Amino acid sequence: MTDLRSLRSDFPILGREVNGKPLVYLDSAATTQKPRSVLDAMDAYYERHNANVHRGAHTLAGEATEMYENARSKVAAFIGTSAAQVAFTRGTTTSINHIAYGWGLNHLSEGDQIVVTISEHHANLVPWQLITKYTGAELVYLELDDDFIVDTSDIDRVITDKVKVVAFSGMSNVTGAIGPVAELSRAAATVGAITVLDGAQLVPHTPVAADDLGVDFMAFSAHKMLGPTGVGALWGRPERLEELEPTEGGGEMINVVERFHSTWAPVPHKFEAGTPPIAEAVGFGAAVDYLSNIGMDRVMEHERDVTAYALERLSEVPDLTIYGPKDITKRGGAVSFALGDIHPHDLATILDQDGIAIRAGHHCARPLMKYLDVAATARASFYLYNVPEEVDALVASLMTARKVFGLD
Ligand code: 7TS
Repeated sequence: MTDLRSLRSDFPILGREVNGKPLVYLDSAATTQKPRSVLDAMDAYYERHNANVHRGAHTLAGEATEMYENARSKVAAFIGTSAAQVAFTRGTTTSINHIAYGWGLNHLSEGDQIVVTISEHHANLVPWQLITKYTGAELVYLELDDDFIVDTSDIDRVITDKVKVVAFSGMSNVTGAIGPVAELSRAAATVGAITVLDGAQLVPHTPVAADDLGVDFMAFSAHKMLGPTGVGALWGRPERLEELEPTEGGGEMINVVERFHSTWAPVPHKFEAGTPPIAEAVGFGAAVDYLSNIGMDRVMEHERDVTAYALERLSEVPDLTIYGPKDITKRGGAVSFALGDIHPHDLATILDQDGIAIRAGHHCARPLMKYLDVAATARASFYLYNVPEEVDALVASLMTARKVFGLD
């Protein structure tokens, strides 16, 4: 097993106790913990350089602008693209809303279709539902195969020339399944539809070269990849970013403002209305530095090892059902499960007594819960700082829960 154990000391929070037990943090799909270097970068920004960006000629304003733009370059390099193709947003949700409104409202009308998958997070569903209300376009769903992977066997029947948008996630936050990015991009390109990739779980966990994915737009969040909350990115092909209308107006995003009309600042600034999350962007830059220093190949390999170990150990727990692919090459480190008829919230509460943080609920994927015919699942999710002993602690605690709820 790849051993990234030594980096645990970079994460101050991993040293704390919960309910008298060492914290076992298995909720990184919701948000990840932050290394000292990210916290320090944000502190240094506030302590030495704080000013608003892109305005004012004073020294601090220049330094803040340089730090903010430098962070953009780092995030762009991390996904193998140019800084001009990365707009900072509040996160994945905001990025997808920019695309749905900025592109959808201007290109969709009655008779058009938007294809999504049944495993989408609400962030990649609800904005499209709103757009159908405004434009008359309709939503069409792709479903899953027996291994919880998006079923592409019938895509040429689903993706016809009525389809103008294909929106899908690169990795499910519930099942962990990796999305069929290449197949869906190819099918969309054949009918001239645009592709929108929800990269919230893909970008933090695998090496990603945005320009080579074959998609038109991609969204991701800093807080799921060691960075702070409140910032994320919208990536697009240059020609798509040009045709994407801004959906928020205000300062910073304009070129000329007249009484009755305005013109926009160049891409990507036309998407960044108002004072942006400056310290957060700096923290995002420090987070991608941290990940790049380790190498995303190693991050992915480590997570695969820990997840494979978890799938093996969880299979020893009687009455436990896993909702996700068994093939480790087809999935990431989000592992959803049920234990007998114990309610996931009760399970999470018992585990918390042992210092173990998992998530229980619908994971903002209600259509998927209905499709799986469950009200909720329990979910353990792994990242680069998790170690096999934490999987052992999870399994031991699940065995205790079996006793508490009379399954033994
Ligand atoms: N898409 C996916 C696949 C996600 O996992 C999430 C957040 C989002 C979009 C939204 O990201 P945000 O940063 O804009 O909120 N997923 C989760 C989760 O699984 N538990 O809490 C948040």
